[in-house]
Amino acid sequence: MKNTIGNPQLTEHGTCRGEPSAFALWASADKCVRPVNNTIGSMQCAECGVVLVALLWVFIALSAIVLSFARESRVEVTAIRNAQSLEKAYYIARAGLSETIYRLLHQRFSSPVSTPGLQQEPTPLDLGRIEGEFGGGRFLVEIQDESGKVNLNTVSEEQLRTLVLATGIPPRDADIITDSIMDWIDQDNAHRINGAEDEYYQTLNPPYTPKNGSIDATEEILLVRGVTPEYFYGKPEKTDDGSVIYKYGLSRYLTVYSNLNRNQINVNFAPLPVLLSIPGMPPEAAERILERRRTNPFQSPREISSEIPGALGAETLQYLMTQATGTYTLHAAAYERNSNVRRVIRAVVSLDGNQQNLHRILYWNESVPSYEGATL
Ligand SMILES: [Ca+2]
Repeated sequence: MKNTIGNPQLTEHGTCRGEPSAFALWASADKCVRPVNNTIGSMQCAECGVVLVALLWVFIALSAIVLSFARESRVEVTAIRNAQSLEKAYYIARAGLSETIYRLLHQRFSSPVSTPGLQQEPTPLDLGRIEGEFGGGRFLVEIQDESGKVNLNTVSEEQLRTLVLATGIPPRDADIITDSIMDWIDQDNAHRINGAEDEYYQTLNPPYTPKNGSIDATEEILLVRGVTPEYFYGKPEKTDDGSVIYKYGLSRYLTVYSNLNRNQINVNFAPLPVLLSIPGMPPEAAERILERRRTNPFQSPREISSEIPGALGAETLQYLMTQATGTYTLHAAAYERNSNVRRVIRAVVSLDGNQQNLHRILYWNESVPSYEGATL
């Protein structure tokens, strides 16, 4: 409802004239009208609606800000908790390494007395796995004797290629890795068919030059063409029954610490791919060696000939030995309890020290991918 008023008048611009409060009037199509009280009330309610909508938007915006802060806070809290777990796992792994070194030294300097005829259970050292708890977490240390690995600095091209293939790396990548490692070590700058020399490495970002010399640590081959972290460290793989197993990488089979003059392999510690890489080694003979040493380690290469008559030629036997080097790669994996954050340390330790310095750390790597090595 509207009350028409004779005065004021509608101007040619569509506004009302002569009314002290222009706000109280509004222009109809052809005249000025004064809204009655309920019309004014309707206008005020319309304004209220606008205010309510605005408040609603403000409320939504504030809620979004609060939720964003809450999410950021939760992420930060999780990150801090993970960092703390990672730090604790680091020291738990170090504790595992210390205990393993102690046990190795104890075994080295003690004189175990064996009882003939008594069947003895293998010790954790025999199995190469030391497990334990420390500081609210668990550790597992895997012991690998370096004498059971192939020496990168003395291996032949053919044996290295056989080894790389035996680890399950596809033939094309195995050719690239083998040729490139050989090119990395040799003095010249002429690359093999699938290899790489300075010309290739200068195209990388950042560019670098190949070693053209002996390898100082096995991790050095991560710089070599074709050697990816997965090929080197290994990776977890799903089996047909859905369980996850760890598939070892090249680091499990290569060393720079074993016999530098003769490329001999300790048959009591060599994993299957290493045994298969030995020139002239039939696969069935490698399986027999693995089976026999589980219960009765070989005392000399001659025992292998008597165990597997006619299977190994004189040339193959030259690659075999039974002496340990006293040098071990130790993989220490650790968790803090109630945390899935895992820390892995990889160290090479030599026990050839004297009474004042019982062991020496030859290599130490704290940047190992957490999936590497044994699992807890
Ligand atoms: Ca070279």
